[in-house]
Amino acid sequence: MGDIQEQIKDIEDVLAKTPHHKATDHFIGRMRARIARLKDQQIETTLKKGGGGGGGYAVKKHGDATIVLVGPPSVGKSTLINNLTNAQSKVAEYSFTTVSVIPGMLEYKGARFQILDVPGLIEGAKEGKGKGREVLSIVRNADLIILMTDIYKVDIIKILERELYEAGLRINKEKPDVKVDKKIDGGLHVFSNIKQEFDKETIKEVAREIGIKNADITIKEKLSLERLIDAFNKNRIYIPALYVINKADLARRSLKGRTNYLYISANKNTGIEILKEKIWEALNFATVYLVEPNEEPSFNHPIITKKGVTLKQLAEKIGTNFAEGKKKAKIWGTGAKFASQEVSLKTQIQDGMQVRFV
Ligand SMILES: Nc1nc2c(ncn2[C@@H]2O[C@H](COP(=O)(O)OP(=O)(O)OP(=O)(O)O)[C@@H](O)[C@H]2O)c(=O)[nH]1
Ligand SMILES: [Mg+2]
Repeated sequence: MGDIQEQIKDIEDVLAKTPHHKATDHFIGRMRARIARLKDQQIETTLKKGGGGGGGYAVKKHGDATIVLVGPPSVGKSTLINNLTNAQSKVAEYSFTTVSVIPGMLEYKGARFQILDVPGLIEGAKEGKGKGREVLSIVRNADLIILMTDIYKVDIIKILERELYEAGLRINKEKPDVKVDKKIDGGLHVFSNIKQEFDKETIKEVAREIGIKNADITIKEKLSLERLIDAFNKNRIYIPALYVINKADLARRSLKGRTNYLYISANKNTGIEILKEKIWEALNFATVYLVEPNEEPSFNHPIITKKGVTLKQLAEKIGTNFAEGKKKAKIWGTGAKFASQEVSLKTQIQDGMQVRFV
């Protein structure tokens, strides 16, 4: 590990001395990609050391989605899981009270969310500080991160974000819209209908550096060099996150922060219902209400699904004679322009929509 760290440092030193202009673009791209590759080797070591194997860290996924509580020690992660679920995770004033993974199940609107309470995450996690490696390998397998701190340590969020970033996690970001179609030979071909900041040769240099030698590369968004490197990297994980600030009950002044921070008090039970709703939204869950052929619209037959699913996919999922052979649907409520609107099965469902297949 030390070795890799030194190599990275050496390249960074060279880069710091390299002037930025057209002629050095390729070189800079290649060097940044090389750093990314070296960091990737570190991530792989981290995963090998942190994944599986005893200590309560190999957790099976249960329920409709898995959520992990990530934050520094003593901010109230265990208090929160005890509030949200049936779990009984130990709570205490001192740091590193939680030393293994404690699962709990939250039922909300008919969906079942597995929540994982893990040891506190501190700077240097990927080098194994605290239970960093183990925590990071759990985080990589989650469907949603709750990034949590308390009102005294709001600045720590930035450090945690960096730790997660360095571990290959990309929070609240879409996967780069880049298709890499690998070939056996023929070299690299780059297609982009959007003008990029760097030329095609730089893109190829970066790809080669990461080990892609023969491929058609199709780019459909304007990329930063960082995102270009990410696009070629298998180890990147794109995962949604919610930002939660706990112990709001102890604040002396009214709390102001970034609008995407949710202030709660896990042990005074404030903000918890909003948090559950935010979890539901962040995971893209939706409830659709089926309306029987001869029934008035009602909320009697709820079905849990994901946003963006079409009525056709929903029909396939239900698989009963409800929808079989039906070509259209009538909808009410969310998404309907008016009651009993007739729509095609290509229509995407929305949270709260009532549907009768006709
Ligand atoms: N005032 C107040 N105290 C809280 C709140 N939530 C948790 N605490 C207290 O904060 C301390 C730490 O809580 P824990 O739930 O053990 O924190 P943790 O994040 O799980 O800590 P580690 O397991 O050590 O990482 C305990 O003394 C809790 O009683 C809250 O909303 N308000
Ligand atoms: Mg704890």
